[in-house]
Amino acid sequence: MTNVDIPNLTAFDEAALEQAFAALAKEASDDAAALTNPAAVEAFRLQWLGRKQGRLNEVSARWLKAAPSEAKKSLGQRFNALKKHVEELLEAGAGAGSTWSDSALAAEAIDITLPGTQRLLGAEHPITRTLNEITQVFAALGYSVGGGPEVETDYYNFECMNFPPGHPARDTQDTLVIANQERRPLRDRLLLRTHTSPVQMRTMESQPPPVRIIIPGKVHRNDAQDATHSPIFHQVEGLCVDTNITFSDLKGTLDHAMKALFGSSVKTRFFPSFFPFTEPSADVQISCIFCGGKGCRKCKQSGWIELLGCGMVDPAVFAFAAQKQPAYDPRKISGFAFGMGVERIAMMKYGISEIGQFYAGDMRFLGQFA
Ligand code: 2NL
Repeated sequence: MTNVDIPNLTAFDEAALEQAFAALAKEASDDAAALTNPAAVEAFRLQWLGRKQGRLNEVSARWLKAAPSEAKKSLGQRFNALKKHVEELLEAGAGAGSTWSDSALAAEAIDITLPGTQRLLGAEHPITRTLNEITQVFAALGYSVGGGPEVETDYYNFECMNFPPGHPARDTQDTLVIANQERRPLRDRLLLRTHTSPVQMRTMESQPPPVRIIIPGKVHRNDAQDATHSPIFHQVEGLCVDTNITFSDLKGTLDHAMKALFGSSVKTRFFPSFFPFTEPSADVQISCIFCGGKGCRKCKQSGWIELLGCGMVDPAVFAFAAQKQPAYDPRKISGFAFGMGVERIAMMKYGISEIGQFYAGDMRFLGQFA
């Protein structure tokens, strides 16, 4: 705080002194009238009575010292009167019963009957939640949980999964590719993984059988968005490799998993299907969770809902793994694998009809899962 606002006094006659001190007294009164809280009262005290930079100190320094000796007595009396005036103003301000000390208290008061500030707790996104639920079912069976890159090579996404270069099976997974990769050999070109299978191949390359692994993750396909399709979605894939793994093991495992996810009264059935990386392959249907199998709009009156794909790992896939881990000799081991779309399962579980709701970030939708 500076007090350059105290001017030098040029005349020291009675009239000049009277005018100068009256102006200061009025200023102090006006300042005091505007005080509404204890912090302002303290600022007022410092501004007027502060030992080093207070205005009275400045008055004393500029006026009293510069005054001719005949004016000193009058000036001193006026100074003392002004000081007393300021002290009285301060006392009135700080004292009980004054109007602004009550309002100062009111301004500081807290109404403890008001509701507190509500801080919303975060919640798991329905996709994350479903993905974790599926993962948990298999983790409880002894599967380990893995992850890997979303930007993959053509080799890991396609070639080693038994989609040879130029093979029409590649057309079933319309792929988003990374630009400017044409100079590289096809197997090294980068793309956005269309399934999480590359992680399973990387796992087999890094460890000999037995393997039981579950891979949840984000996958990408060059598909147009509609009510049930999105170019980015999530998948959970599983792989089990050991000696003497059979289709019965596959059926038993998936039947258990569907009962764990949808309730113990759910039934499963397996339909012949095709995937390049499994032989034989099957689509798994569960009895309709809406009508219990009687037939309704959701299951198109069939009583069954198709939920995932699976099969026995194709020997050609094991042969690719065996290039790095000879123990994956398809004559010595066998295995099954399966894959399911997380969005599809979440939509069924929560009765969601638009896949876009998962990604829109609309709190009216997301808040329902909190
Ligand atoms: C589907 C079907 C499937 C697999 C994924 C797989 C992985 C390896 C070897 C063999 Cl390493 N197969 N994964 C197998 C069958 C089906 O996914 O409809 N997914 C949404």
